[in-house]
Amino acid sequence: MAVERTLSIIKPDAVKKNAIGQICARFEAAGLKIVAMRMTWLSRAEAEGFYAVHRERPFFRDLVDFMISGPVVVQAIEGENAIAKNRELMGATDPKKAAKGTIRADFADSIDANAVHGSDGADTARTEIAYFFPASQVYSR
Ligand code: IDP
Ligand code: MG
Repeated sequence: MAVERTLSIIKPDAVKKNAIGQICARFEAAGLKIVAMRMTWLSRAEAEGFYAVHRERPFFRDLVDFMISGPVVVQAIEGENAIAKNRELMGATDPKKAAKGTIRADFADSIDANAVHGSDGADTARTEIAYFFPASQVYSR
């Protein structure tokens, strides 16, 4: 298995719940390393750009409104099979369908306010990490 990097976002709902540390702890307990991290309040343009792939979806406007409703934590995480491992830790998009013990089952309230984002593949991971972090600010160790 290859060492991969993936982009994680702790969304405004989880930041408001004071769950940043608990979510980071799950990554670390699973053997993933946080190699870049920053708190930021996305502008509408930044959120629209990040979710550009969903531009035509009916929920796009609500998604962007939600993502700019408060500060978020953007982070790059690294480890063996990090992309799939993070998706497993996150659980299904709809927290009602998320497996027990996953981040979304434990911290998310709805499909809109679902606590975390995680890249869904190698190409998106690369693009999404570069969207927030220059290569010089990602610290493998
Ligand atoms: P993912 O975050 O699990 O990868 P995506 O399908 O990539 O899910 O959707 C991006 C985000 O858009 C979701 O995390 C969720 O916040 C929102 N979203 C997805 N589907 C719906 C929907 O049917 N209604 C409302 N919001 C949705
Ligand atoms: Mg997605």
